[in-house]
Formats: sequence, C-alpha cells, structure tokens
Amino acid sequence: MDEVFDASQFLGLPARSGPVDVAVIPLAYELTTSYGMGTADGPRACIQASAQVELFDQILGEDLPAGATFVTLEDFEAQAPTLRLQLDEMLGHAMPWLNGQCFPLFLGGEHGILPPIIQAASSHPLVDGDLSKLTVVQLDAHADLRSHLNGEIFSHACAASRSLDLGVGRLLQAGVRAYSSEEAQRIVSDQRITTFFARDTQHPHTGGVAWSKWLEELRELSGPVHFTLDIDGLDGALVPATGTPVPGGLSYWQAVETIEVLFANPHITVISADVNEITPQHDTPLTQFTAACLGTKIIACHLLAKREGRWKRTELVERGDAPSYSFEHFKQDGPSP
Ligand SMILES: [Mn+2]
Repeated sequence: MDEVFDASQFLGLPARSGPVDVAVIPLAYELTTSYGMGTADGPRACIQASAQVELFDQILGEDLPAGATFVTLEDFEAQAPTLRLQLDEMLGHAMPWLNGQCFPLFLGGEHGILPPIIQAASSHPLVDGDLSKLTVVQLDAHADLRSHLNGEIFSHACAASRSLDLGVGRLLQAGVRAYSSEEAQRIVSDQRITTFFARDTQHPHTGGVAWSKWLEELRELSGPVHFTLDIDGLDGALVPATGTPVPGGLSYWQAVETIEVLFANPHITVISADVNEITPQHDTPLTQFTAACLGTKIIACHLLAKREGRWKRTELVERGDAPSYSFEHFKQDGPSP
C-alpha cells in the first residue's frame, strides 16, 4: 500500500494519528560552530534529501515505515537570548520524547545539541535520574573532550566533556583523528572513556584488527545507550560540506556496521540517537544524503530491535513521588572559564 508522500516529513512518510513509534526531531541549532557555517539548515536539508532514500532496508527485510507510526517535528529554533537559556529550551523540547514510549532521532545542528539531549535522557525510565547507567556511543572525527573552546564550555568541541560532567557512565568513541593534547590526556585519565582512533582502525595493514576490537566493545555493552553520530566521523570525501571535514575517516560501511552491531546487542536498549553537524551541500546533495541514509539505517535497526524484542515501550507507571528533573541545569552552571 503506497502512502501519501509528505515532503515535510523524514522519508516523506506522512504523520499518522495514534501512538508515535519513531520521532524525527530537527534541532536547527548553530551557536558555537567554529569553522563552517550552515549547520542550522542541516536538519531540513537532511529531511529534504531523505525523500531520495530507498524505503527498503536489507536487514529489516521490508519497506519503512514497516507498520510503525512516524512523526517529523517542525524545526526547533531557539528563541532564548543566551546560549545557556537556549540549551534549557532544547532540553525542554527533547525531554517529552525520551519517556520510553517512542524512539527519538534528533537531527542537528551542531554537536552542542548533545548535552541537552543527554540531560533529557536522565528522565528516561531506564535511566531514571542516574546517568551513570547510560553509555554514549560516538562516531566523530573529534574527541569533543575539550574543557572549553575559546572560553565557551558548551561549544560543540566540548559536547562529550559536558556529557561526562552530567554523569554519563561510559563513553565509547570511534573515528577520532583530530584532538588536542588536553583531550589525549583526558582519554587516558578518565576510566569511563574508550577511544578507537582512526589512525588504528583505518590503518592500511592492521586496521581490520582494531576495527574488530571496536565491534567487540559494542557487543559487550549493557544497559541504556544513546548513539551520537557526528557525520564528520565519516571520511571527509563523504561529507565535504560538514563544518570541519577531516580526511582519513570512517567508511560508509563502517558507520553502517557500527549501527547494525550496536542495535543487535541483546543486552542494551538504544533509547535515542542523533545525527549531527549536517550542513547543506549546494552543488550536490552528498553530505545531507549521506546523513539521511544513516538516519534511515538507525531507524530501520531500531524497528528490527523492536520486532525482535530488544526494545519495548516502557510501561507508564504512576508514581506518587514522581522525580522532578531541572530545566534550569545549564542556566545554573555559572560563567565560562
Ligand atoms: Mn563532534
């Protein structure tokens, strides 16, 4: 049965009434991008490019939406006057979709969207206010472990640092090939961080061995997981329009394999994901189309996990002592160094 095509929706899939299974949430956010410009337009460009993505997924074995109800939200554009208030705004926007009732896929926007998503994830029933239960799996050219960039602690270059500061229990990174000495030291000293450097996984002779170890790490994870895909983790040739394209990155199939292996792990629940640092490419749609293909792969793998019992809608429990999660978090963090 053919569905009516709706260009405002991811994959052109029309929003349907009833409980939402998959929410695509564009976060048109660009405040601290250091080099390229245009990440605020990235999510919408990705949604437009998704119209050209095939609905059939090989491992799902059927066309999307595969019986699921999709919704693509309108672009979130921060209105607040300061960066911290905008992060709080984004937190409030993200949190309703992290209640365990659906799978949210956030489209960014610069990687600075990660800390508010992670803070919102603390309200997910499987995290239940304790972010040490949460693992973040990150594909990225950069470690994003700086304490600050040009004095700004919520810069995209600090996204992983701030997520760890919020209390995330583990951080697994791959594709990393551009980082500072400060970040190299943090990778060694912070036991929560495991980094697979592109220098090792992409090595022309021994890369396969390092890559197998990365996949092994993914297979050994347990508990709730957030997957964050900075598209600059891919080789710059695949995503030339992203803010900081870097050579020597992951192949498309390595990104696909990471997603498939992660979602196939029966001991984890991938509660949410984001694809970020998408910037529209005007001469060809390559950058936004690559992001749309990987966003589609994430959704297909989620639906497969759901079909095979690795993801279940959390039962809504009425609690007398319902925990309250602060929307003031970022605002109260005080001045930058
Ligand atoms: Mn990043």
